Amino acid sequence: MAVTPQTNTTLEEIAETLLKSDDICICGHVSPDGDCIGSQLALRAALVQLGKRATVLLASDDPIDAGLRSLPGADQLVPAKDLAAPCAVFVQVDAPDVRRIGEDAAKVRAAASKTITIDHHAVPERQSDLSYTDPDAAATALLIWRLAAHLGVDRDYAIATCAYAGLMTDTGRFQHSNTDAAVFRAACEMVDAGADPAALAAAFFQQRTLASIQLEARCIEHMELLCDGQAALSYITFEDMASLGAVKSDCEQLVDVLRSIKGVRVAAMLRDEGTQVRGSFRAKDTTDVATLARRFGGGGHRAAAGFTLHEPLERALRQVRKVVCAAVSDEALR
Ligand SMILES: [Mn+2]
Repeated sequence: MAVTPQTNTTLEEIAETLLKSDDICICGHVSPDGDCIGSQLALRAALVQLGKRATVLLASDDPIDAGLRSLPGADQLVPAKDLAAPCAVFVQVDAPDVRRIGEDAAKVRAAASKTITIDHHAVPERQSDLSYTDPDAAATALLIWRLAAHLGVDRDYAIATCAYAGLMTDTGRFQHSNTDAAVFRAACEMVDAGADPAALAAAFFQQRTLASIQLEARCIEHMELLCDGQAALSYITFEDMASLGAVKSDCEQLVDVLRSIKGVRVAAMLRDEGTQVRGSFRAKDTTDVATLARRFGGGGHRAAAGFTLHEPLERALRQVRKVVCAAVSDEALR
């Protein structure tokens, strides 16, 4: 277990604080993924079991994926802008930075009397009153699973199912380098408690939209291999998205397709949103792509990171081409 210097508390202390609180809001990050929503819903289920008023907030009112919508309690998610009354305690999960929760949720947070962060992304500074950040945890959902034990609740089907969804997605279906024994031990406990691996895998990974398949074809068409095939770079244009009627979530798996190519160590995927370009990096070896993403003002994990560039796609591609090859050859020298 590695806790960052920004951590000023323990999961036990967070549990004590929550046990003394009522009226708790639980928020995640914009463009929520399985770990974000899974962590939020697992914590809500635990708090509701304790008879607490717990509200799960969506950073924006954009629709969420079918897999996420299938989780127990997903019908309780409220867009932050629709929240009628403020909450006393604001918990943010899987979101290290206030900028990651969006403007509406940031207002809810500012009005709360206590703020708590539970996360596994390392950040330069502590932003909440109580902050627990463990970058060695494969998923925030793993921390919520432990927190639920400290809360003394029965870790039931709902908590186990939501936590398992977070673990399954943030480990890339138990395949990424963060998949360690602690992950399998926790997954085992969750399955014992009722989480159904096959049903969750089907809900999350067997529901690709036609647009996402068509985008994959465009992605492969646009792909270039760099630095002797050690890096793959591709992009999706604004026009690609519009002509296929695709949405952001249709693009999520594209960077993993690039990474899966034999010999590729780092994959980079850009998506032109018209006014800005969103980028994703993935590493297959020990190359630290979070450092790469930080050069563009982004961040993330060693093996998976993202960034935003406010310039035309052509220029963004040129910049990314440059840093990717430099990073791959730096790594080769080590
Ligand atoms: Mn996460």
